[in-house]
Amino acid sequence: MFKDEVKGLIKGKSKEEIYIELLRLTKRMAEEKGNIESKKKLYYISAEFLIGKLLSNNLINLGIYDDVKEALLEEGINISEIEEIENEPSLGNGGLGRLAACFLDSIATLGLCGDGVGLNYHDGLFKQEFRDNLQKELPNPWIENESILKKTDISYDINFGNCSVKSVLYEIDVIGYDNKKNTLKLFDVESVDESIIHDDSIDFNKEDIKKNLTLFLYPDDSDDAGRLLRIYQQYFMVSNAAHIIIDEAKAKGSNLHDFYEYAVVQINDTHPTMVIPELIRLLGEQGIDFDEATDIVSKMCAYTNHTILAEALEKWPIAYLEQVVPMLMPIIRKLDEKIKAKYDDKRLSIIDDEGRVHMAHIDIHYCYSVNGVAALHTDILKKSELKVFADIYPDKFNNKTNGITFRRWLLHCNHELTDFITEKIGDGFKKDADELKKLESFLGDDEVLSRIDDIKKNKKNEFVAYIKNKEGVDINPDSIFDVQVKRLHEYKRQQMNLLYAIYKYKQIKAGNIPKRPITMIFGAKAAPAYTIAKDIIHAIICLSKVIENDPQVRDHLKVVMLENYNVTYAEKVIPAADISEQISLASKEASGTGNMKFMLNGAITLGTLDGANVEINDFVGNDNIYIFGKKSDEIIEHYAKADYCSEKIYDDNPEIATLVDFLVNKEMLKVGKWDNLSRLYMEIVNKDWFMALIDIKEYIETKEKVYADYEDRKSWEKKMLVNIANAGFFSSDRTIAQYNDDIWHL
Ligand code: GPQ
Repeated sequence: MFKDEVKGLIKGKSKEEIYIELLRLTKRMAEEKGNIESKKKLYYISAEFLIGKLLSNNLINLGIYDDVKEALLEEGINISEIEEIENEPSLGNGGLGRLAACFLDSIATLGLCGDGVGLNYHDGLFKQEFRDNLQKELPNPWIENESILKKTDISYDINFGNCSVKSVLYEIDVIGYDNKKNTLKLFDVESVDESIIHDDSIDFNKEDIKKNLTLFLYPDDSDDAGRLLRIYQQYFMVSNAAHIIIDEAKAKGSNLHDFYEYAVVQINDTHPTMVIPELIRLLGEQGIDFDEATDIVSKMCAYTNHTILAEALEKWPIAYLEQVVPMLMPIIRKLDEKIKAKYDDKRLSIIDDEGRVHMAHIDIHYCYSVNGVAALHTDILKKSELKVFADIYPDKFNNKTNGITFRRWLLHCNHELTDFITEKIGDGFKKDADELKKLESFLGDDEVLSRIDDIKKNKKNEFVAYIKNKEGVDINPDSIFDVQVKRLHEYKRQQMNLLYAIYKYKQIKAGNIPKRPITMIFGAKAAPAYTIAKDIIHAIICLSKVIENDPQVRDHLKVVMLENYNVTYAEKVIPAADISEQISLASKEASGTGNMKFMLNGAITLGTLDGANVEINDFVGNDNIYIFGKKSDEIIEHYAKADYCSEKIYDDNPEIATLVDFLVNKEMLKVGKWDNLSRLYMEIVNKDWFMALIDIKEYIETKEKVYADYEDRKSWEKKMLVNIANAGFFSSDRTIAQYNDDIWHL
C-alpha cells in the first residue's frame, strides 16, 4: 500500500528531512509520469511566475495527498508543519505572475504541451517588514541546496552590447492534475553573485550585470541603472527563450520555414516583447530573410495586455536599447519603417518622435492575436485605449477572461469546503468546474446552508490561530472579516478603504457601536520606489495603532495590516474572508483574480463595476454582490476632460473632509510621521489621481448595508452558496481551453 511506502520514507526523520523526502518523491513520480508531448508546443514567456509553495499542490495533482497526509498523521505530524518548511519562491509581484502560475497548472491539467519560460531570480520580490510603522524591503532568498529546481546542462551565450554572459537553465516540474507534466524553464546566469547583497537592504550595484542579472525581480526602476538592468533582464529572458524554442523545434524536425507549426509563443504583457525581434534575428542567422522571418514570427506570437495604465505600458528610449541590445535596433527600425510606410497615423508607430520604442506596438503589429483579460478590459482596449489598432486589426483583438486554478484556490486551501462539496455533488467539479452549479439546488436546504457557515467559521478560527502564531495579533473570530489583499496601488484604492476605517472609528467614538465587531484586514506590498503607496501603508498601520490604543473603540473595530502578504498568506486569509474588497476605480483594474478566489471560497464581493467584477456580477446576480461607485464610461470621460477635482469634493463635503483631515490629526501624528502622513493628505486633497473621493460616499453607504445584511445569517449563507456555485466560469481550465481553441490550436 502506498501509504505504508510513505511511512517507510518518513519514519524516524526530522520535519526538515521529511520535507526533502517528499520533495524527492514528487520529483520521482513526476519523472515517471513523463512529459506531455505534441508536434506544436506552447511557450508562455513571462517575467513573473508567482507559483507559491509547491509540495502540497504537487501531492494533490499526483493524487497522493490524502495518503501522505494520513501517513504523516500516523507519525504524529500534521502536514501543515511540513508545508511550513518549504520556502515560497518569490518570482512575481502580484496578479500577472500569479495568473501565469495558474495557467501552467491548467495547461498541464488539460494535457496541453506547453512550458513556461522565465527567470530564476535568487532573491525574487523583496520580503516586507514593518519598522517604525513603515514598509522596509529586505532580500528574500528562497533557493535551498535541495529545492524544486532541477539544474540542466542547457546553456547559451547571451551577448549584450557591452558584455556577454553564459546562461544556465533550471527546470521546475509542472504536474497536471491527474495528468502528465510540463516544465517551467527558468534561466539563470552562471556568474551571479549573491554576496553583493547585504542582509538588511535590497540595494546593490546595478551595473555589474554578470553578477546581478538574476538577483532580483524588477529591481527598483526609478533610476537609469535600474531601468537598464530591467532591459538586460528582459533580453536575457527572451534570447534564451528564442534559442531553446528554435532548438526544440529543430529537434522535432522543423526546417524553420515551417517553424510556426512547431511553436506558439504567448507574450505575457510587454516584458517579453523583444522575443519578436530576437526570433527574427536568430532566423536571419539561420539563413531566412527578413520578410520571411517576420512573417513566420508573426504567425507564432500572441500578446496579452494586462493593463490600461499608461505608466505601465513600456516605452524604452532608443539610447537604452542601443546600449543593451544594439543588435536588435536595426530590426526594430525595419519593423517600424514597415508600419510608417503603410500608415501615416503617428499613433501607430513603434518609434515615436521622442525616440522611444513602444513595446506594446511591436506586439500588436507583429502578433497574430491581441487579447485583454476580462470582458470590460477588452472592450476598453478596443473602444478607447487601443482603438486605432483595433480599427486596423479588428480580427486580432479578442477577450480571454482570466481564471484561477481550483486545485490551489479550493482543493488545497480549503479542504473542508472541497470535501463538503464532494459530499453533496460528487467530485466531477474537480475536473469540470461548471458542475459547481449543481450546488444551487441546495439553496432551500437549511442544513447545507449552516454547514457552509460552519466551514467559514472553522476557516476563520484557523486564520485567527495562524496570525496569532505568526504575528502575535489577536483577532476576534466572531467579528466580520472584511479583507482587502492585493498589491498596493492608488487605483486599487486601499486609501478609500482606509477612509472608511476612519469613518467607522469616528462613528464608534460618537457612540454608534456596530452590532458586531469588525476586523478590517489589509495585506499589500508597495513597490520600493512608489512613495505614496508606502505612505498609504504607513497610514493604515498608524490607524491600527490609534484604534489599538483606544479602549472605547478597540473591541468593536480592528485594523490589521498583514506583514509580507504573499501566496501562502493568501491561501490562509481568503478562505476565512466574509467580505471581498474589490474597489478599484472603474476602468483601471484589467481583471483582478483575487476577486475570483474570494468568490470561490464563499466571500461576498463589495466592489465597483471594474475588471472581472462585472462578470462576477452577471453570474451571481445583484442580490449576491454589493456594487457601488461610478461606472467606467464616466471615469474615462473625467480623464479625457481632465475635469476631476478632489479639492472641490473636499471643500463641498465637510463630512468627507473630516475623514481626510484625520490623517494628520494629533492621534495619528503621535504614532506616525509627519512627512508621510502630510504627503498623503496633500495628495488626496490636491490631486487624488485615482479618485478615491469620487466614490467615498457611496462606498460608506454600501459597506454599512453589507454589515447590516451580514446579520441576516440565512440570507447571507445563501449569498455564499450562490457565489460558490457560480464560480465555475472562473476556473483557469476554462480560460486555457479558450486560449487553446482560439489562439494556440495545440
Ligand atoms: N497586472 Cl501590466 C499585474 O499584476 N502586473 C502588471 O505588470 C500588469 C498587470 C495585473 C492586473 O493589474 C490585474 O488586473 C490582472 O488581473 C492581472 O494582471 C492578470 O491579468
